Amino acid sequence: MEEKIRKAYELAKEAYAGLGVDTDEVLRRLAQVKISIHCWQGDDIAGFLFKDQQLSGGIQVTGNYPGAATTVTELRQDIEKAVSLIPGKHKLSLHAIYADTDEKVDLDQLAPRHFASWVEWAKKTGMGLDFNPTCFSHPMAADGFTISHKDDKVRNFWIEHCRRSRLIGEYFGRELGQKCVTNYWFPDGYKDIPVDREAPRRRMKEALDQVFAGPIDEEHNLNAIESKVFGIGAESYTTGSNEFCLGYAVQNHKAVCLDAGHFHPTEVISDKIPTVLLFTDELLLHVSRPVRWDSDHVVVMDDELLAIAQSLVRTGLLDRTHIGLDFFDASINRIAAWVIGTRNMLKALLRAMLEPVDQLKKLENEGDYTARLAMLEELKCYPFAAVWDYYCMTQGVPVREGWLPVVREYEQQVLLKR
Ligand code: RNT
Ligand code: ZN
Repeated sequence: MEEKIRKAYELAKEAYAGLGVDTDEVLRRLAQVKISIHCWQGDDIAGFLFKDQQLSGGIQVTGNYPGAATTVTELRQDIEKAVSLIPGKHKLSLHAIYADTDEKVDLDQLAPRHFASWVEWAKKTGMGLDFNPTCFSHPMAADGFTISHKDDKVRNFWIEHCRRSRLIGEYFGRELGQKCVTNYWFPDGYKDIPVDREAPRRRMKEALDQVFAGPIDEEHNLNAIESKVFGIGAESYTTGSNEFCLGYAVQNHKAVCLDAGHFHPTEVISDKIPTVLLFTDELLLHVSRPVRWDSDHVVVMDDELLAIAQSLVRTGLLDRTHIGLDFFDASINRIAAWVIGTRNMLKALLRAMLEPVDQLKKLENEGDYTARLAMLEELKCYPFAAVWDYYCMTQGVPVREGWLPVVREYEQQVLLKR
């Protein structure tokens, strides 16, 4: 097997060299890319802070596949299993509800110490950490509004939670020596047609100003705000719309988070990436897959995933973009979901990196759209898979579907015994 993979790689290397693409160099670049893997695929966004709290905020996890993690130890064990099947070094994105503590703390009392064991774990495993305040699945979010709530008491609770989240993000970044990205997403919205479309947004704007007041540690933490077009139960109005988040980020030197599932069905983030980065320094992505009403299916190798990767690579935007994942499927093995989605993201980046970008841009600039289309189509059949297999092999992770029996075995030995 090993010899065959090597041989196939040599042939692929030659084919790409014919286009002026150095595959060895591409693999070195790919190995530098960190994906922020979302912890919440492992336990259906349950977290550890509040047992028996229903998921709210217009998002839903469907399915009852056995083996969901229910403790910090289990979740860590599952993540370690998943990353052992994914090439490269990556980050873990935590939500506030994943705090590891015996203290009885509410979201407006969280502090870095409640995440100390995660930092220890990250140091041990070599993973980076990202963070998210959890502005849902909580009694204070019961009527669909959080930080844009008309009641001062509710609003202040969420302002305090977000302010503390920023400090936890800064702590992660400082401790681990790699910048943390803290992402703020608010489910706030109306099920039915509002009269006043401005007031909640004005409240959200002022609330965010309070969250970001005081000294900001930009070296260790990047703050990003995530927009959404609608959620279940908030079909008519979302306070944190795209215009709101983009406007706030540009005016206040924050980043936006573009979630691939948060726009109208024919609207794609691949087109937004280079546009937003003309006006902001950095960008966070939530790579996801929308299917009808759902924004969070496991990422597959579809046209948009490739287009996202191409947008990042062709325009040289990888350095300013933080690639996070956001999907949750409880109808299949959760570790497999992580592995499939993350490997696909990396595979798409690889495909994009294997393009002869300069040559393609030259054709475009010369107005040779015939050759541009011809090349883009022929490139689809170039042997990127041989390069991917070789990459997995040299990174010490299973080649092709070789990871599946490992997950199956883990399911038998660990998941089904929970
Ligand atoms: C919801 C947003 C948000 C969440 C996670 C759990 O629509 O995409 O990012 O999925 O924070
Ligand atoms: Zn998201």
